[in-house]
Amino acid sequence: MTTLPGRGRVAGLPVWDRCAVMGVVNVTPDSFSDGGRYFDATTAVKHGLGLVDEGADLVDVGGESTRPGAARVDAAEELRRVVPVVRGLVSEGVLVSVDTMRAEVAERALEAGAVLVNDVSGGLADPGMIPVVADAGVPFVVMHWRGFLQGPNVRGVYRDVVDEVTRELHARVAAVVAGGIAEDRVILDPGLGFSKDVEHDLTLLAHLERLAGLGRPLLVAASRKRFLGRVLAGSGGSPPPARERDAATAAVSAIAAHGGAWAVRVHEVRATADAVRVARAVEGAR
Ligand code: PMM
Repeated sequence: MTTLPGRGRVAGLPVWDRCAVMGVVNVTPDSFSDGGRYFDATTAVKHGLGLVDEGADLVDVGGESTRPGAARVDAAEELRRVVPVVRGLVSEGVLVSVDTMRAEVAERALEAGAVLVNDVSGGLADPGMIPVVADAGVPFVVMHWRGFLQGPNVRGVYRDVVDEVTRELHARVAAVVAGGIAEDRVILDPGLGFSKDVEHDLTLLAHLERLAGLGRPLLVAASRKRFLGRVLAGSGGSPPPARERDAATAAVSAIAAHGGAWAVRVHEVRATADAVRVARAVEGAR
């Protein structure tokens, strides 16, 4: 079986023979899709272990909501939320990724055993981030980002969204590599919903192969996002709440896996674990 572009391998992480599944644990009171549910460390660790039982290959732990308009938490509070959960999951043998824009949080999470840093700003929000990741020699998720969001679609003006996201990610890869992060540890993410509207998200999903052309593995994080609500609402209807978007999320997982994504990041793991296995079986029959 040939490796799909976009699948590739990430130095420092295991090799899966299919699209990997990253389960999400948001230790926040206010995340867009699951805020408030796993706010204490014990509940959050239990939830993460449950995601692994359901088929997550990695668990992404975050302590700050990135939803449009969310107030930033301070570093001390973010550390208080994230570090015990990382430590608890690592002690159970889970591969943990830390979802943070702060170098200090990344550093402390890595000390607690995290193996991957997922920064929605791709190293732009905190100048200390790239040196920390470079020194630790761990993989780094670089998401397409156009700055802090004050409204749902700030700075979301594109002439050709695929072309511009591809070019901007290319520039970020060059920047993080210049900052000392090994290129074979870089993972790219189109940043669905970040300064993008429904059409932008769908167009990016329809052209994953163009992003894969950058030569780095792709992470696709569509889970429960606004564009799925809009698709499910149809014209004129009202979108279902975030927690009723899991079947649609699993559909995107199958599409992304079939399109060559290295991993998908999801809140509800079970259906996506099935979806990526079906995609793998279809790939195997090519
Ligand atoms: N989206 C959210 C949080 N973290 N990380 C990456 N790499 N890509 C994303 O698109 C992304 C992310 C927001 O979703 P959530 O708060 O509902 O989990």
